Amino acid sequence: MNIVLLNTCAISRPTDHLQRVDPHLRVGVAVIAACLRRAGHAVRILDPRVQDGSPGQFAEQITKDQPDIVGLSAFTEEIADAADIAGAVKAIRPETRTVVGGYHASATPLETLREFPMFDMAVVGEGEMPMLELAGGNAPASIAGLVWREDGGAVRTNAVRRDFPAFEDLPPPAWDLYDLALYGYRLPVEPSRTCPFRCSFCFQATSDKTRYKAPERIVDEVEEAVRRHGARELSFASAGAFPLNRTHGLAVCNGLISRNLRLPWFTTTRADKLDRELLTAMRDSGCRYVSLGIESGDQEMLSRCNKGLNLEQAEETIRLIHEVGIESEICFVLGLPGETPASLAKTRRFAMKMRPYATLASFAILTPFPGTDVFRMAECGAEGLGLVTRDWHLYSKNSGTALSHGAFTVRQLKRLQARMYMEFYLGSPVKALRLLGSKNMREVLSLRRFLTLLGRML
Ligand code: B12
Ligand code: SF4
Repeated sequence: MNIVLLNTCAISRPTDHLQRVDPHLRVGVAVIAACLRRAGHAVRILDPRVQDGSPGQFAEQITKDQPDIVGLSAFTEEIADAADIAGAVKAIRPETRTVVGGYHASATPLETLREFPMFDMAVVGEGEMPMLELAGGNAPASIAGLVWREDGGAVRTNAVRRDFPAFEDLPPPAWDLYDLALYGYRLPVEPSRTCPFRCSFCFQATSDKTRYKAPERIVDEVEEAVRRHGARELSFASAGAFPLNRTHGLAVCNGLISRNLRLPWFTTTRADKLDRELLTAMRDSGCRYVSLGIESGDQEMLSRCNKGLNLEQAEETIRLIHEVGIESEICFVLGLPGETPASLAKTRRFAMKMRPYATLASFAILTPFPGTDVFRMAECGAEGLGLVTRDWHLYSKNSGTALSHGAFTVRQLKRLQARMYMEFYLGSPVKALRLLGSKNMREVLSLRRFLTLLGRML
């Protein structure tokens, strides 16, 4: 079959730098593409985020080679754009089957098909097997993990998918199908799938069980990324957290060192998964930045949101990362369930205490992503939370516009957010100057956020 996959579906660009995320590669889509190609299908990958144009113009490119299937990957904030693109594709070529996958469709498949009639099918969770079965000609009714529309328009939900391919059976991501220059040759690496934690504001679109990729295979993929695709930087952020497991993490770092594959890499992980030996191996294998989800400076808030992180341990890790010579970004969420002015003051104090050790900080306002406990609480008004809108464009991490809180107005939270950014960066002239002169992607992003907030305050 002839298949087009979309890496992202972001047609409308946020004007606010707080919301803006640079173009990035989605490893899940690249693996689905590789599976389909291995099965003999023709696959093209497009990405509206890296090119200008309306949904109609973009649909013309998609339909150029008369695809049988168009697969769209969408986070919540992109789902309406994905629908506009699917609608434009249908207007040009009604027989093309449109399949939506990724986080939003996995959390709300039935609602998504009802809300957006231009999608024919939604895949719940991992997309490799359902897409292979669909492209292989299986009837939609027989594909586990698929929610689909019958000819008459009724939406059918199939059985939940229970079988997931082992990493050894999946091909490496098909990076050759992308113009990697548009992504700065920053390639994501998938070291494991599915985070074992269940924070109340997070959602996993992949199977419930955490699977680790063999270290040897990860190092092979890095080698291929460098030698074949010209990778200049790697991101291990794709699974949610790396390292998650000490032995696995050490084996990967030592493998990179022994094959001399020391290009700069970035990762997100948990502060309770790092120690000196591991951090040293990470540094020696090229790790430059570690982003840590601290979320709150109040221990009770951390328990209530199910983060399961100890703040003293987090503090120790942040200092240790600095000592070892890796840069860190500490990330907080403002407006968690049960948040009070006192707990926010603790978050502020914790961030400022860590300022000498952490290079960057991010202060996001809680967004109720579908599929999360926070979304469920907001839907039924628990903990003083409320859903303000179902305009999915407004569901981005930093805007704060989708949720109402009992203890604060959104305006108050935004002011607090601005104050925290100001204090973190302006309180340290060294940090502010460093950001102004930086070319590092994460630092440039922080600078943009900071300047946006400065503009708002003036
Ligand atoms: C790493 C990560 C990032 C990375 C890279 C994302 C990527 N995937 O490449 C970066 C830093 C760029 C990022 C950015 C953002 N992220 Co993020 N991110 C994650 C994280 C930690 C892991 C994602 C991941 O790689 N999973 C593993 C891969 C293998 O899975 P996958 O890409 O989803 O693909 C599989 C399935 O989803 C499915 N699938 C995906 N696409 C398709 C398409 C088709 C056709 C089919 C059939 C199937 C299918 O099949 C794939 C393979 O099995 C998750 C949290 C988590 N633990 O899951 C949050 C998460 C996905 N992020 C989230 C958000 C909100 C964002 C931002 C919008 C935040 C912002 N505004 O700042 C931006 C995205 C901006 C944008 N619109 O592009 C939310 C999404 C919630 C939602 N419902 O939208 C999550 C769930 C975190 C949370 N708060 O709950 N993120
Ligand atoms: S926030 Fe981080 S630790 Fe918590 S469930 Fe999501 S990826 Fe895992």
